[in-house]
Amino acid sequence: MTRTSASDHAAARQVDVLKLAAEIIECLKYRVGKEPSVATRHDWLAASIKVVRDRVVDRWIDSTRRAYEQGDKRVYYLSMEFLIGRLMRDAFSNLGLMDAMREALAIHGVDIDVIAGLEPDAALGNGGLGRLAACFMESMASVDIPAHGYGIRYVHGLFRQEIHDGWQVELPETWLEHGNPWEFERREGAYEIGFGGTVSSVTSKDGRLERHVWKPTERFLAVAVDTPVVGWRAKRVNTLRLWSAMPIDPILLDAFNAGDHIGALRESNKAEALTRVLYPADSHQAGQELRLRQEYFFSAASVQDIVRRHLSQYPDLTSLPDKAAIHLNDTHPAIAVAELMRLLMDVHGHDFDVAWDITNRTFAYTNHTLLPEALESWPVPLFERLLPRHMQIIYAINAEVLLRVRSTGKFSDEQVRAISLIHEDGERRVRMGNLAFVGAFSVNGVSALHTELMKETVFADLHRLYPKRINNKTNGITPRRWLMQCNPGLTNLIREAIGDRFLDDIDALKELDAFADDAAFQEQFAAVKRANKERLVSLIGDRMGLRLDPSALFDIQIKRIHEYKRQLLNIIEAVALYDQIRSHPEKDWLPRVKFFGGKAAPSYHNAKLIIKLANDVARVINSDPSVRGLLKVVFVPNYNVSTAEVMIPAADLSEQISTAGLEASGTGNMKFALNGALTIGTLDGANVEISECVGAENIVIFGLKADEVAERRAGGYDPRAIIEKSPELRQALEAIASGVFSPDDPERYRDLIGGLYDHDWFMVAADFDAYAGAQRHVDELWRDSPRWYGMTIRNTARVGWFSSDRTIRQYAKEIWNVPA
Ligand code: 4GP
Repeated sequence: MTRTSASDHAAARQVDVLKLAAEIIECLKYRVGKEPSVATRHDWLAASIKVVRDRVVDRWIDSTRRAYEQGDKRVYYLSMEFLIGRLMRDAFSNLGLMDAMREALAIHGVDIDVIAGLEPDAALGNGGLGRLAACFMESMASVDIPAHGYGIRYVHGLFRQEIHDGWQVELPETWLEHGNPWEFERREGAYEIGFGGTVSSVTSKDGRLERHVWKPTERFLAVAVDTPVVGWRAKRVNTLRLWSAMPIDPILLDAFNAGDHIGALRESNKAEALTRVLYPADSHQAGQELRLRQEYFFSAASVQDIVRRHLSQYPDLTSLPDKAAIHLNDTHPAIAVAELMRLLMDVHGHDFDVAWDITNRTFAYTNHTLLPEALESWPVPLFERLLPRHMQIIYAINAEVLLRVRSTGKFSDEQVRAISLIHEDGERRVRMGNLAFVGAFSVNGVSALHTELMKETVFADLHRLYPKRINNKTNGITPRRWLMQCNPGLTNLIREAIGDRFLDDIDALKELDAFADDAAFQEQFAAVKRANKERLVSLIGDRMGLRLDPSALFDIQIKRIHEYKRQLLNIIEAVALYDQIRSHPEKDWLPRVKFFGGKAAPSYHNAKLIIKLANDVARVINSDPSVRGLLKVVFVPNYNVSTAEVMIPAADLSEQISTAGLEASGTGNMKFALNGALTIGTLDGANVEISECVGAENIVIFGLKADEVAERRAGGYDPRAIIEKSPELRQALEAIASGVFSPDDPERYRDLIGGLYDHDWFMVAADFDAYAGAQRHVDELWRDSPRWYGMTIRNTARVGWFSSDRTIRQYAKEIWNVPA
């Protein structure tokens, strides 16, 4: 840039800053109703968001208009969960307004970081599946795909976790407490959603069945609440449409007038209950009637909305598959398949074959877990009672599928039973995975390994019937949120080294490889890491009153607490290390802080016990003077997206240690690697592909592989024998089981540890020695600083492929058939 244009640029920006500063005051006054002198920090936040939101709206309207004018095919992403976190930085930085807003607010003496910290963390999701949906929304806007996300506007997102005496306590989360400046409620766009009732058939004069009429007994309104999703450089703004339930009659006046004031609000309360809370189960079936109601409520509203939009542009629904791709994020919205069939047949008069053809060419489905306990199914009587017409339709679909199976002559009775949409052994249940599979033209897994395992395990028989349907789309993460926003220090360092191209084309990160062994660059890279660690240290200090040493190795495992993710393996290793440090004080031990963070499903006993164990172990180790601060264990309460944004850039070591074959993909693994942490992990999920990208020499892999886990299980796995042979493991387990960490209740961990001796389903014992060995290898690597930073820089340089832009482009090309 020449000097004149640089100063022109600066002048233009100055005008922009002053204009923004004036707009903020105006907004504060006329839209928030406050004068600067009395405005609270929340008022400043609301005003800042609204000022930027106005700029978003212009582009939003423009994006919508473009899609209508060009007749673009649209993508509809149906998901029970969107784990968005905070939106302000996304919008500001994707619009290129971050610096200008910072300066504009500074003019008024307001620190943007302080108000950014007040924005509630929208936790409308549990874990990986919901966070993936949020990354996908941002990427779809960034790669310019006309897309709508559809979900539920839960009043209470994932519970707030407090740790009381080491135990998880769940408290309601209230993200809407101060209102939500991002959203637009569309009262005019409401749909009626029914439950229960009866189905009758209308016949013509000659006695032919004409159509079915469903008369539900309960009816609610689904009201749309829209949030704009801004893509990188604001190329496009898409819509996240979340449904809120409202009563059709807000108050039953007859009842009220008769003095029944509570009964008069019955309908209102029932509606409110429908979208009030997010089910806090992750990779776990929620199972209750309310959950099925939620699933149908949002799926039906979304399908009606899609159909309405289509019919506003095209004469009928036969062209729907050319103009709409409806994506099912897991089986939670699978009922949408039956709902579209119902609308096509009962409302729009198509016969079954035409309706099935349209439906089948419109839906695609992603599976996110192979855990059998997470595969949704509903008791037939419940289904029949709530959704009688859909039950009929599912039987009709099933008849069609089973006819096809039998006509091949290639399937045994047992295989036919596995394909059936109805589980018949014992209690009859509707299998939502099978419904999603047969209703979709594409079924994808989320990493190469997971996709192969899907073919071999849960969907083996369906895969034989539809051999082309299963495909892989390895997950990704948005580099805007997970590098540029959460790690500005590293982003700037990379810009200085290789220029700005990677901001738009993440593949350009590869150029950083050339700097991996450059001593000066390593020093700068280490300095950025150090600053990020200091930021985490101060967060822990504020939140927990704990003082940590930023020069220690920061070893982090953050994710939902689940036995298959094996936080327990990590904790046991901490105990073993603690033993070693005490027995060999003369050795040159490496200072290390082991961080844990994550929530357990409230009904998941062992997961909650694992949290307590982490805290018990932390208490003992952290206060033992003989450890001399060489090992610290920290359980960070209330882990959420915003906490992840501080922890991930501060990590030296990323723990990705699930039992091989059980973590479908993982996305935390990608975030850590991108931010320059070394991975210690099993060959599971996307770790396999991360290892291929960064090179086996830049990752620490240990433990059984997926096929070995399966073989061991088949061959009669004997954990007790393994434990007996490993003195380190045995001692650690005995210490935990005998109450060393729980003197107040020595029996507390007896069953948890006993389970490892007896069955150890997740193969903690089998992998322990390999894991402990891998940790000592990490110690060696850490001591060799040039080697360590060479490895971590190569991680950052080589994981650009895991951008969700890449994932979304693959979905666009290989599934949705839309340009991107
Ligand atoms: C998660 C998987 O456990 C995780 O491996 C994957 O990365 C993520 O989905 C996104 O695909 N599954 C869930 C769930 O969150 O509830 O099943």
